[in-house]
Amino acid sequence: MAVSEQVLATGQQLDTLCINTIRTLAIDAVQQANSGHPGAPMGLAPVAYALWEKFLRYDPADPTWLNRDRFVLSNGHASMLLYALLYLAEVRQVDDQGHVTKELAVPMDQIKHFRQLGSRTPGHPESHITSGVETTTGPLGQGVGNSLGMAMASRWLAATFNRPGYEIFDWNVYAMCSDGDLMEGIGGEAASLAGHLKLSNLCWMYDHNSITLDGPANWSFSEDVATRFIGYGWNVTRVSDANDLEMITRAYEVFKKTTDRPTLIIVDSHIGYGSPHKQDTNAAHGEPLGEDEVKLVKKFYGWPEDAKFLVPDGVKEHFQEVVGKRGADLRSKWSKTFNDYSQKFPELAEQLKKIQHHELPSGWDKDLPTFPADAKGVATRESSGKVLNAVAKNIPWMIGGSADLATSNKTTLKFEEADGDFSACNYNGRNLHFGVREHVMGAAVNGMTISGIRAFGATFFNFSDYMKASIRLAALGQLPAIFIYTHDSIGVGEDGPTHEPIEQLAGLRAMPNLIVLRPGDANEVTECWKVIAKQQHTPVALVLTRQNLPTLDRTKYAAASGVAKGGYVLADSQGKPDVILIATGSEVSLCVEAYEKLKAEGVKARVVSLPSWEIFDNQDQAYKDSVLPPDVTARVSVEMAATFGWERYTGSKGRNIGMKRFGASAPLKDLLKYFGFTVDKVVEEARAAIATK
Ligand SMILES: Cc1ncc(C[n+]2csc(CCOP(=O)(O)OP(=O)(O)O)c2C)c(N)n1
Ligand SMILES: [Mg+2]
Repeated sequence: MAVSEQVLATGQQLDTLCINTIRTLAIDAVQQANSGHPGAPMGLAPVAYALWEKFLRYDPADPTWLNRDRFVLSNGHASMLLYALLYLAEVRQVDDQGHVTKELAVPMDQIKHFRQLGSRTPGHPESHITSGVETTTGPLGQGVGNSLGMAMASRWLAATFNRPGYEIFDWNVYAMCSDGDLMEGIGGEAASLAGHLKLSNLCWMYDHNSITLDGPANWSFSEDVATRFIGYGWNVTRVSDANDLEMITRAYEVFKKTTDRPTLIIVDSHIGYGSPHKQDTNAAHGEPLGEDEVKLVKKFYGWPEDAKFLVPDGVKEHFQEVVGKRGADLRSKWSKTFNDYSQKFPELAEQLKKIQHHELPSGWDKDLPTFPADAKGVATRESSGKVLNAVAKNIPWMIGGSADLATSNKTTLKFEEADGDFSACNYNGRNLHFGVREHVMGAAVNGMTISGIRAFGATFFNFSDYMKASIRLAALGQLPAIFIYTHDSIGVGEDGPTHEPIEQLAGLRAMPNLIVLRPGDANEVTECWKVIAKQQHTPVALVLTRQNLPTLDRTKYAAASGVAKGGYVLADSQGKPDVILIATGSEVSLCVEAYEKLKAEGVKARVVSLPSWEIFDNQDQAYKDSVLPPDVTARVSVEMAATFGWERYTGSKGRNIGMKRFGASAPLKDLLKYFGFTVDKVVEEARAAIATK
């Protein structure tokens, strides 16, 4: 008797067979890895199955299909639930160039290598590793935050690209989430903004299993979630038993019928469903069941107790017949429509191709401003606002906004084609208002970016801390997200130390795959935006001043195009320099002044502007040595921030002018004097460096 017959002989319906396959795959993979969370997939399998089986518009043969529904697993610890679905649906792997291959994203071999080095089944889902994983999740709350950005992207793309008779975009976003996702502040921020924006294409399935890692959820979580979400303006529906497929189906139907609000489906479930010991207990559930319990659970499911990684005949076939066929039909219908659309609107179709591959439109860098030399100068936030407007005009799918500081961050897109504000009444607008919600702004920017849009989010640099977890996931997930930060130092002045960043530069520079850019004047700002626009796999933090900076005379000093190499010699002397002054941002012009003074005294100084450590570090050794010759050891760094890390460039004999404490509240000119950011101080340190070299 074939195993499927054996299992079916126990009276299981095909649905149950599929659901128990998902469950047992999760159990076996976690057991084999000897680590991971089997409980959540066991409890949630029917909820995910009902979605994939009946509703999800997804073609496993092309996980890059533009109009696919997005399935987000915000409770990333339940990763085996997602991997089992990708395996059963036979989702294809996409290569680095974005081409769909014949290879499966998650073949059985990958399930068996769950959590192993180099596998496509890491402990938590990572979108750049596994096709079909829409976004990287694990830090609770980030996935639901991404889902907000994705739902915004779907609405914006529809409003911008659909034409009468050509509904190119109407995809929905389904996010599975857990108690942790809704306890996290970011989850509340996301829900609040989604309700405000009336994103009826957004559905969250909340795994209300009354348990978290430490014990019963009610040790720390007792609010009425339904009432809270109704307050946010959501449609709330409830399924009192996660195994009731009919009720789950009805809940999804309610979502599909709702046209004016996002939907929350609260599903009462049992973690580790079928486990005699773990469900409804305080026992830790982030661990394998253990061989004995695995057998008991399999018995409960009517499963052969000793079978491992069993996929009964008919299960994969069923996924093909429903998910696969529905997806293929929908995509082929869509492709026909899209072909006609491409004939009728070739320009729009071309844009969509570029969007999909994170490519730039031709002419993206035309009409970018250059700034004449000006001693009084302009704040880099101000020049950035001008350059951003020029760049965004050339890249029609660049959209973004601020966490309630747009007038300070200078991030408003003012040209006519920007179509004003993105709102529930105008999903076409390119100016986003995130409200005072920095954290979810970061996650939403990521969600939009992963949907192809060049999204940006802005706030004061100091508050980058509030969105750090999202910046980190942009970097890990290789998303070219754009984070704009103004008010970048004690240059903030009177607002004082609560608003004056100190360690933020060092912190962000320590993050892998993030480019930090701190331009030294308006023309460096233009060059920075060129760097930003070209990114395809790397997020950027652009760090800008509130206060005016001189616009350097580029006929006298080197061209700002040196920014492309991360750092460059801005001002130099004949022959080998006696001392090198290295700075970023507002301290570059300070060093130029010190350089002029030293020069007048006959000291051969060099000024290096170093707007991006990461880009500079990636240059070849010859270039780096040409900028910072190893035999010139008298070096001074100047940056109004923690000096942490500057030794890398100044060496053991160098000197670092920076901040060794929090700032203070005072007019800027007083702070500069007090903390030693003066020409005299730089000159003095330069002399000292020369004396001790
Ligand atoms: C931001 C964040 N904090 C902590 C964790 C560690 N962690 C993983 S699962 C979990 C809680 C599990 O409770 P719940 O969210 O209800 O999920 P369930 O166990 O019910 O699946 C925690 C604290 C995490 N993944 N992310
Ligand atoms: Mg829970």
